[in-house]
Amino acid sequence: MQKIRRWKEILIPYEQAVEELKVKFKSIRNELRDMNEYSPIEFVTGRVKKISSILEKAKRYNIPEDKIEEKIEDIAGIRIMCQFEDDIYKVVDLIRKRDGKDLKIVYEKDYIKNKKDSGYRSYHVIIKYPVQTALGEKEIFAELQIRTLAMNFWATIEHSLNYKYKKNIPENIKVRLRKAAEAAYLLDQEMREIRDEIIRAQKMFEEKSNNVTDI
Ligand code: 0O2
Repeated sequence: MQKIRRWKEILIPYEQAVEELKVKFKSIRNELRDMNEYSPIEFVTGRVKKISSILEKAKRYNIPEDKIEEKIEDIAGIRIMCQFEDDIYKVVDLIRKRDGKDLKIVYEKDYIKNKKDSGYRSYHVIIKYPVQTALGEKEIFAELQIRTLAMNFWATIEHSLNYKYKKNIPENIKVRLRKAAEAAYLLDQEMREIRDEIIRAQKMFEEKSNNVTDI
C-alpha cells in the first residue's frame, strides 16, 4: 500500500510532462491549421504507464526498484498520429529542431524501416524533458511514438489482444496479426499514392488554366 502511495508521488512529474508535451504538439497542429497550412500531425494522445506495468517491466528486465526511473524510458508516453508515412519524418524533423531547446533527444528507433517481429511499425524518439516541480527541476525520460492512423489502428488492437491473452497469443494468430500489419502498411502506401496522384492532377489542371488565361 505504501509502495503504491510512493509510486503515485513519483509519477506526478511524469503526469505533468505528458500534459505539457500534449499541449506542445497539439499547438503545432493548431497553429499550422490556423495559418491554413498542412499539418503533419493529425492528433495527439499521451499516457503515464500504469504502476503495475512499470513494476512488471522492471521485473522482466531485472531492474531494481531504485533504478526504474533511470532505466525505463517510456513511463511518460506521447503518441503522435499522422495521415501519411512521410508526415512521420516531418514530425521527427520538427522534434529534432527542438533538440537542446525544450527537450533533449537521447536516441531514436525507426520501427518503420526496421519493423518488429510482431509486425509493429512506428517511429520512437526517446527524449529527456525537464519538468518544473514544487521541489525544483526534475529531468525525466519520455517516449514519443509517431505513427500513421493505420499503424495506430493495428497497434491498438494488437496491444489489447496481447493484454487480454497475457501475451500468450497462439502462433497461428501471430501470423495473422503480421499479415494484418502488412495490410495496414499497404493501405498507407496506397493512400499516399492516391494523394500524390491528386496533387499531380491538380497541378496539371492549374497549369492548363494558367495557359488558357495567358492567350
Ligand atoms: P504500453 O501500454 O504502451 O506502456 P518493450 O517495452 O519491452 O517492448 P522496449 O525496448 O523498452 O521494449 O521499448 P520499445 O520496443 O520501444 O516499446 C515500447 C512501447 O512501444 C510499448 O510499450 C508499446 O507501446 C510499443 N510497442 C513496441 N512493440 C510493440 C508491438 O509489437 N505491438 C504493439 N501494439 N506495441 C508495441 P508497452 O510497455 O508494451 O505498452
